[in-house]
Amino acid sequence: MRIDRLRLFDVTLPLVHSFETSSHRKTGLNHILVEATDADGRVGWGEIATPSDPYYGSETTQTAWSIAERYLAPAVLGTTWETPEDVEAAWRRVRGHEFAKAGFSIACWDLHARSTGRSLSSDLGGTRTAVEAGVSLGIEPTVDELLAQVGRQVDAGYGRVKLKIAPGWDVEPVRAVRAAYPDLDLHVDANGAYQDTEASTAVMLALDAYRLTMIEQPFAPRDFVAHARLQAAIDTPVCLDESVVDLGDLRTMLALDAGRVLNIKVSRMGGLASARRAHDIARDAGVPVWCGGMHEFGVGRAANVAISSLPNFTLPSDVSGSDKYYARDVIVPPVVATAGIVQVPATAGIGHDVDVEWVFQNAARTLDTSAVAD
Ligand code: OSB
Ligand code: MG
Repeated sequence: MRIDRLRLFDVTLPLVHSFETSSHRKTGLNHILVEATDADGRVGWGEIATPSDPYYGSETTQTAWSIAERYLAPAVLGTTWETPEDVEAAWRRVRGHEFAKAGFSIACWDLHARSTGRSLSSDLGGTRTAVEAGVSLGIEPTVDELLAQVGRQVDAGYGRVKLKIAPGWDVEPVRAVRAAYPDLDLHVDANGAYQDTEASTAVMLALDAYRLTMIEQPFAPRDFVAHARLQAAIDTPVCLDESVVDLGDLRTMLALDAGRVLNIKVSRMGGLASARRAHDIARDAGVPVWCGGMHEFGVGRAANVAISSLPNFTLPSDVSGSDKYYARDVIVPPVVATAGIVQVPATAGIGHDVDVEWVFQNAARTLDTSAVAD
């Protein structure tokens, strides 16, 4: 297999409801779509779902575009490969830039699955025909507005809700939501907003009383020791997200008992092959995983659905329906969650068509690059 043409699209879509985390607030999202065309004219799609600003990780849309144009596209174009793992090796010497790599990885996997006529899920070794979806709710101006949001999502059928927390917005919103929904599968995500201090430990000990499924990434990404100390002090499982960008990080997490649940993001791990390896290592260690999201447009969202069909994705994933985020998605049909469940497509590749017209209409810039014929 050989990719002879790549197109990049710098696309912005407005969000249906603005989203606030411990670090920033967003009303629209800017991702890069990757279209890969092989020598036979078959097409695969990927998505670089990096946030536009360097607050979740160090990448931005701008750095991803630059790395994609200067390093990843030239590494892929004209390279002959059999499996998507082979093509991921083509950019291995590029350090970091996992989100940018993930966009190319998804495009190559989609192309590979389409060329074999299989679904991306079955190409990855997925076993589920449907996956449980959860929603992630941002920080709201008031507890009442948060309760209204939770109510809307529970009414829409979602059985798992995750709340963003930050210092000053933690125990009180959790207490209120738990009081209103005693049986809800509830967890919190701090995106590393807490310092490793006694005051933070007191907050975590207070949260430990609310039967949360997990406390996700309370401390800074590189601080495995702080997470291990906290895990030793509370019953609620600590979940790592930003901390784990490669398999070495995962081994550190396991060796230190720095968390008992893993959030696997295809983007954060640099693509589907390493996400699958992380799944296998966690399974062998007895650590359950779930698939986190980055408010992906449909292409990345469909890849998240596919990876979530692997057997050790035993906790609900952040793969809510497209309509929670976007009035009109870039794929047809959109991802749909019914009663909190998303069906895993059985059709070839990611199982959705890309609405190229809509992509062009929302693209601020495009890059069209081809292999030099030999
Ligand atoms: O930590 O999971 C996170 C969005 C942007 C940055 C970080 C995170 C998130 C989400 C999105 O929670 C969840 C989703 O895509 O549904
Ligand atoms: Mg997170």
